[in-house]
Amino acid sequence: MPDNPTPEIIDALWVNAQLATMKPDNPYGMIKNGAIAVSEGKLAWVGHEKDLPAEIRSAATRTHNARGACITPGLIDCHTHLIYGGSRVREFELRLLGASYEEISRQGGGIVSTVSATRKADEDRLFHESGRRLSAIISEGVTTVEVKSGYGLDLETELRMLRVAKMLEDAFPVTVCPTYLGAHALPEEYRNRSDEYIDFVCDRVIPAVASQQIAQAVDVFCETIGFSLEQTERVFKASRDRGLPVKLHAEQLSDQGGAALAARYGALSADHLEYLSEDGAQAMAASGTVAVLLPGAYYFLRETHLPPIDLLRRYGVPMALATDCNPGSSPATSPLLMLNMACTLFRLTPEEALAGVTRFGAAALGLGKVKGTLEIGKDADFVLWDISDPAELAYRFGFNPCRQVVRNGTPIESDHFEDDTSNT
Ligand code: DI6
Ligand code: FE
Repeated sequence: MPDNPTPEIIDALWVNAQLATMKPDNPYGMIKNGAIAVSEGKLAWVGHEKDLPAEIRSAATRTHNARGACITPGLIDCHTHLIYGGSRVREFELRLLGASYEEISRQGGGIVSTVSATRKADEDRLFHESGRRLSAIISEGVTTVEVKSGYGLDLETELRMLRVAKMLEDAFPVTVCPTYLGAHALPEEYRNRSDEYIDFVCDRVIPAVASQQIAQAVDVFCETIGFSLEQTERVFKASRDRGLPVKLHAEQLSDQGGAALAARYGALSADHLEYLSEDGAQAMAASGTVAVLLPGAYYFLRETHLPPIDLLRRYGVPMALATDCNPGSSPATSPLLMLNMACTLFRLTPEEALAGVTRFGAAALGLGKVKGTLEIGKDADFVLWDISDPAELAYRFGFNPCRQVVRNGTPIESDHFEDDTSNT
C-alpha cells in the first residue's frame, strides 16, 4: 500500500477500475478494484480502493466512476516518422510486382522520393497531413509520441519538420518527443559524397538543432542502403559533444554491428533489430539500451528474418514496441495493431507487448522516471478501456476499445466518451 503523504489538492479521483499499472511486481502490475487520485497533473495515489484514505476521497474535487474499466498508462509510441509529404502508394504497387525495398531505394525511389515531396511541402501542409496521422494514433490511447525528422535532409527542411513536431504538440493532446534523423538517406545533392554529407550533419545541422533545442535525440539509419558504422559513429560523437542522446535504426535489413556501437554510446534505444547478433544483444543489455521492435515494418516489407526475441529475453534487454509510422516501410497509425502483430509475428506475450508501449516505450525515450507506469509521482497520463482483461488489447485487431484518455490528469474531450461524474 502506498504510504505517500496526502497532497492538499486532489483534483480528481477515479474509482471502480481495474488498474494495469505495468509495474513489474506482478502480471500487468494488476490492481483489481483500484482507484487513482490525481493532483496537479501527477498521480497522487494509486492502489486498492479499499485502502483509499478517507481524506483523499473527501478532498477530491471530482470523482469519476470508471464502471469496471481497465486503466493502463497512456500508450507511448516511441518510434515514428509521421511527418512527411506525399505518398509512396506507387512504390507499394512496384513491390507487389516484385521489386524489393532495397532495389527501389537504390534506383532513387524510397526515402529520397519522400524527401522531394517533403521539401516541397510548407509548414501548414506538413502540419495538416501529419495531424491526420497523429489523430489516428492518439485515438488509440497514445499520450506520448516520438517523431523523427529525416525527410528533409537539408538544414531548412529538417528544421521545418522539427518545428512542425512542436506545432503538433501545441495543437494535440499529446507529448511529442522530436528526434533529428539527418542521417536517414543520402540526398541527391550529395550523390557519391556520403562522407561530406555526414560532415554537414555533424558540423552544420547538429549544432543548429542543439542550439535551438528543437530535438531531444539524434538517430541514424545504419544500413547498406543507409550509412556505415564509421559514419554512424561520427554522428554519435557530434551528438554527444552537444549533449544530445542517440538512438539507432540498427540491423533492420542486415547485421552491421550497429546495436553494439549504439550500446557503446549509451544509446536510448536500438530499433528494428531483425538481424541482431548475440554480441549485439549482450552489449545492449550491458548498457541498458532498449530494443524497439517494429512489427509493422517487418510485416509490410514481408520480412522473414525474425528479430531474436529469445536472445533479448535471455539477456534481459527491455523490449519496446512502436508503429514506425512512415510512408515506405510501415504506413501504420494503429499502435493496437502493433500489439497484435508483436504477439502473432514475434511471439511476444500480450503482457510483453503492453509493456512495450508503456514502461519500456517510456524508457526508450528516456522518460522512464516520469511516464510508462501508474505510479505515484508520475505524470497522470492514462487510458480507460472497455475491456475486462488487459490481454484483450493484443488479442483483438481492427478494434479500438478506448473509452477515455486522461492526460496530465485531465480527461480529453472525445465523441465516444461517456462519463459518470459526480461532484463531492
Ligand atoms: N527504416 C525504416 O523502416 C524507415 N526508415 C528507416 O530508416 C523507412 C523510411 C521510408 O521508407 O520512408
Ligand atoms: Fe523507422
